[in-house]
Amino acid sequence: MANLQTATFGGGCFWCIDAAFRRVNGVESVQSGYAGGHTDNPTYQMICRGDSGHAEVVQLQFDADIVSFDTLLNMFFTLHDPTQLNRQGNDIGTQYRSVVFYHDQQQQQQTQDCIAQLQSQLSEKIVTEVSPAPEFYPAEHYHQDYYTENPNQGYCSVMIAPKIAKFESHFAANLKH
Ligand code: MHO
Repeated sequence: MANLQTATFGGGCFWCIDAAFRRVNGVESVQSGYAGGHTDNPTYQMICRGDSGHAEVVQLQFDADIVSFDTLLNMFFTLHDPTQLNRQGNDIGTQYRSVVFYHDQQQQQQTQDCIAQLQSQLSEKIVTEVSPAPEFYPAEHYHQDYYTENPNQGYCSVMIAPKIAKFESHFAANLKH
């Protein structure tokens, strides 16, 4: 019996973390979407205007008997820079903020512990938002698994491909075969 749990992370453009988490053994599904803002049923166009307050996030279903939430956190903090406020590289705006939307008290505690541990190794301040999971709005169909579907798109080949290569070598033991 699978021990299915949900996790929701935002760390820059969702195409990248969507692509990374799809590769992880024990991650049963990945959906790119929007959460944490104040408008219902946001569209990509709306969140890019910046006033909806939503972040680009991925929501995962994972089998906690195969991959732990701690491991996912570790991956998440390797995939983006949690010291950058509302930006990742050239992607700027609240939609790109670093955020963990926790689904229970245990996830909240584990996230806070993980941040404290990471902070002790960094001189820059970690600005990751840690909030209870709000309503999740799936993104448009074309945003799902975007990297696999559009490998030659400029942003995918220039920005995402090197990150995925690094991710795959760092977490080789955790990948699907
Ligand atoms: N700078 C990228 C980000 C895309 S992402 C879904 C682009 O505009 O293509 O935010």
